[in-house]
Order: sequence, then structure tokens, then C-alpha cells
Amino acid sequence: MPPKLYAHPFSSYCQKALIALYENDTPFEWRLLEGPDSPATRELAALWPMQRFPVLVDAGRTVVEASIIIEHLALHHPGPVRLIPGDPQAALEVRMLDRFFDNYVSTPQQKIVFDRIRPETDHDPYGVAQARTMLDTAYAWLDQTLAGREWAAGDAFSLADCAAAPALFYADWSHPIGDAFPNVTAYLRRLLARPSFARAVDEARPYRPLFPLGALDRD
Ligand SMILES: N[C@@H](CCC(=O)N[C@@H](CS)C(=O)NCC(=O)O)C(=O)O
Repeated sequence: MPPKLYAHPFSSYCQKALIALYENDTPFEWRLLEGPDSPATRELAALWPMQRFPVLVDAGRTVVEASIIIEHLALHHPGPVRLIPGDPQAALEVRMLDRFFDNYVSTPQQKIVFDRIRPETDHDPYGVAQARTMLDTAYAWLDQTLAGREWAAGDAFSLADCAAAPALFYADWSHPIGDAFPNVTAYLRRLLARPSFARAVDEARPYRPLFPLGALDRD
């Protein structure tokens, strides 16, 4: 039985897991989360009370958190593209960068987006300003870190790039990277040209009108 992935194509964390699946052509069953009443959404609620996605179910195991799903795939469904390096020190660098993209790019990006869909009386301009400052700081750090690197952790595409691709893609929509960070911009272009991420972006294209800050027609 192939693993089941509970996911939505427009979700950044789902794209992170999808990139890993697509990199190694790993067979899986989509459990598409189509609104609150779909069978897959009800199954997800029973599997994981947090109801955050993606969630992978494989051989009786429920695996949550996109990073851990990718670690699980590396362990149980390895393929030619090794997203977690075999060398423990190199793996640590990859995991550190993975945390960077989740905590300092995705989290502030989501803060900006979720603030937009709050009721008018519950907006948090101070929190949104902090999120924008964090993104500026993250872009600046990343710009220096990427100097001379093709991928986040060096020459090999890894878990860190699975995290980076959707995080930077949506962050650029919410808080444009602009011209000040040429290494980040060039890296995002390389990510967009990677077939695994290009496929995830294409599958999400029909959902762009759902983007709360206004749909951007820009990859
Ligand atoms: N820490 C989780 C975050 C997952 C997450 O925030 N997923 C979003 C979709 S991108 C979600 O479940 N949103 C639904 C909600 O917030 O209710 C991970 O790494 O997988």
C-alpha cells in the first residue's frame, strides 16, 4: 500500500512534502483536503486533532510535520535523491536550515496572511510589523549565507530546499524580496526551475484567487 498524504495543493507546508515525494517519484495516494466537509478532512480530524497539514499515513503510522514526513520518506522510501545527507554533520546543517525556513520565513509570512483574514477589530498591526522586520532580517542573513551556493546547504538539493521553496515563494508575495537581496532572488529562480517545485506550483495555480493578500500572477 502506498503512503497516503492528506494535503492541499495551495498549502506551503504541503508543497514542502510534495517536493520530497516528487523528487524521488515516490508513489502515494492523495487525500485532498477540499473544505471542512470532505471525507479527507474528516479523516484528518480523527488522525490529528491539531488538524494542521500535511499528514502522512504509512504502514499504520501517522506522521505529522512536513520536516518529519520528509525524514520518514528518507528512512522508509529512499530514492536516488538523498534529501538528508548521510554525513551526520552535513545532515545537521540541512536540518538547521530547514528550521530557519520554517521559523523565520514561513512563520512571519503566515502571520501577515492570517492577519489579513481576521475580523477588522482583531488586526494586529504591531505583530505584522514585527513579522515584516523578521522577514527583512531573514532575507539579509540568507543573502549572505547563499553566496557561492547553488542550494541552501551547498551543492546538493536537500530537505532545506524543500522547506525553502514554498516559504520563499509565498514570502515574496507577502513581503517582496526585491532587488536588495540578489542571492535570494537568484536562489528562488533556481527553486522555481526545479521540476519537483515547478510541478507543485502548477498544481496550486488554480487556487491563487484564494490568496488573502490578493492573487499575484507571478511565479
Ligand atoms: N508545523 C507544521 C505546520 C503546518 C501548517 O501550518 N499547515 C497549514 C497549511 S500550510 C495548516 O494546516 N493550516 C490550517 C490551519 O491553520 O487551520 C508543519 O511543519 O507541517
